Amino acid sequence: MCIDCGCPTPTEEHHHHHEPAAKTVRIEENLLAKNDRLAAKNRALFSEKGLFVLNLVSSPGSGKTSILERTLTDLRGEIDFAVLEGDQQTANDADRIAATGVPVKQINTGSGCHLDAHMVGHGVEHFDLQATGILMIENVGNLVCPASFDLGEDHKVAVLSVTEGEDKPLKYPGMFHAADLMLINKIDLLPHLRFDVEKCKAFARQVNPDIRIFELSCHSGEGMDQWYDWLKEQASKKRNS
Ligand SMILES: Nc1nc2c(ncn2[C@@H]2O[C@H](COP(=O)(O)OP(=O)(O)OP(=O)(O)O)[C@@H](O)[C@H]2O)c(=O)[nH]1
Ligand SMILES: [Mg+2]
Repeated sequence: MCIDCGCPTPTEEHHHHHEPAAKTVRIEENLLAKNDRLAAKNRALFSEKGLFVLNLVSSPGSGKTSILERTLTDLRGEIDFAVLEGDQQTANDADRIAATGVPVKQINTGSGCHLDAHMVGHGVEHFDLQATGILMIENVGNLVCPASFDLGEDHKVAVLSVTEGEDKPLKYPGMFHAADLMLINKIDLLPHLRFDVEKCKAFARQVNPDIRIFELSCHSGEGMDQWYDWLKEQASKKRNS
């Protein structure tokens, strides 16, 4: 277990000298069990409100906030959003979201490398959930730890930008296995790069055969429509369920 954040990284190699493995495993189980209980509570609240909830995960800088900015602006008047922003420090992303006019709450995790269900449970106290159709949670930029922490979301959405290399789904399989949707972002940059989109999709499907994949660029706007159609369809399903 990662001592800094409690996330279940394989650490036998670096803990077995000074800590019995059984103890490590027990702490990890307790921590995740507690998170799962709070996530279930969040999920029940979101269901009661008919609220569709996404947890955006990616490495730093893949474009999570940029995708949100464009989505919130383009779907203004069609869907009422609220946004929870997770970062170790700063309110930069919350400020960018606030500029779109959408209610937003920044959560700073300090040394923590992921959001957990407890933070999200308190974060949503700032919103009128009854008046909200979709809650977007932007997780801390990190392709490892956020995979293990259920926040009560409907789906994890993994954003992968084309500057990161097509092999990332194989190197960080936990995240791409946990996600139901992958957004391949920054496709406007493809002419300048050696990034094999088809290979990237095949790698993602290798770790998660059911993953849905959209290719888009929030700068050029290419591919955004299928993402919007999916959002609208999912939100309306959740509202009517
Ligand atoms: N060319 C291009 N650049 C993009 C695109 N989307 C985002 N960017 C740029 O990528 C950089 C990072 O974008 P952010 O939206 O801040 O990324 P993020 O995932 O929210 O980053 P963290 O919150 O720090 O993890 C910015 O300079 C964006 O302008 C895109 O579709 N095309
Ligand atoms: Mg961001």
